[in-house]
Amino acid sequence: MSLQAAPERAAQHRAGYLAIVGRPNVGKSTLLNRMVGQKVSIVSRKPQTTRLPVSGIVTRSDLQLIFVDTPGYQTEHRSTLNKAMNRSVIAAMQEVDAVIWVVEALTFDRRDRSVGDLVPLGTPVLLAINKIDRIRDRKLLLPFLAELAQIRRFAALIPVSATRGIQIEELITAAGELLPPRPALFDPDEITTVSERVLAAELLREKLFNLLGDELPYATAVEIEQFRVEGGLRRIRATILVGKDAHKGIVIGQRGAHLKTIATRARLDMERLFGGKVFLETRVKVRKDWADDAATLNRLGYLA
Ligand SMILES: Nc1nc2c(ncn2[C@@H]2O[C@H](COP(=O)(O)OP(=O)(O)OP(=O)(O)O)[C@@H](O)[C@H]2O)c(=O)[nH]1
Ligand SMILES: [Mg+2]
Repeated sequence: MSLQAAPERAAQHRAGYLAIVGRPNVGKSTLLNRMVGQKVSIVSRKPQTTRLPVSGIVTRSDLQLIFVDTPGYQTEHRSTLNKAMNRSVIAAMQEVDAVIWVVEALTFDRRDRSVGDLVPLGTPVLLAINKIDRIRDRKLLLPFLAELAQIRRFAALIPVSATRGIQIEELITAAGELLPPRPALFDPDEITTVSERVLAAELLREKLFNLLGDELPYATAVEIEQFRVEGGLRRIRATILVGKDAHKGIVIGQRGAHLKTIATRARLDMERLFGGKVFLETRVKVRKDWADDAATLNRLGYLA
């Protein structure tokens, strides 16, 4: 019996790519991290945190899902960077086997609708209704789901909470059903295809998003000048780009206190993710209009 069952199971292994899309701030990156079980994509309470597609790999005995977290799709965009972010969302959707469209429970507006309209015909869509932990009156969820079900054909609608970890395994199972029979594409230990160099820049950028005021994070970027592995130690030199002279002082803070906090928190996250000691050196540089400068954006990987 077992001799017969084994090849049959192997033939049923599913694997493939899924794009996680949605308007800014609905919790796409939090959801990816929750599914992967590690922070591979940065998160903040501010919209437009994610700037480039970030992959996260989830492996189960009979399943491998490669998720691609995308920037929140913007209906109003200003800079070359913003336009590149939107383009990357559209490109990601065209390259995947299925799409996970994330919306916020009880909130659906034309910004959400414009994301749904971008999904290529024929690509299956799973709707994840996130932040259900915020709903006080659970009775409101059913009519909301019924309304969403009218928008288009969905493979499934799954209410979840990324922060509380509610219905995450259900989402993974439903997502897996949309993938073709295929052997695993990555080693089961791998959780992302993003390089440590890019992850380092992203973790530093996350601290800028979390520790700077409301507008300043959008005016900053992080460039890794050096990433050297010396045995178990990673020696990283990073430059924080700001658009104006006045921003430089704010990022650095009094006697460098602010920059020190930012760098320390980023380093601790890097050490956790990389599993080794990190020596992180940071400096701040003014580069006017970097968000509209193609050469800088290219170097930062935003135009890839
Ligand atoms: N209450 C609650 N908050 C959540 C949940 N998921 C995410 N959040 C919060 O929503 C905010 C945005 O989360 P992100 O994961 O950065 O959202 P995103 O969709 O990736 O945002 P962009 O990359 O900017 O498009 C953060 O403050 C999260 O903590 C959830 O399930 N419940
Ligand atoms: Mg994000």
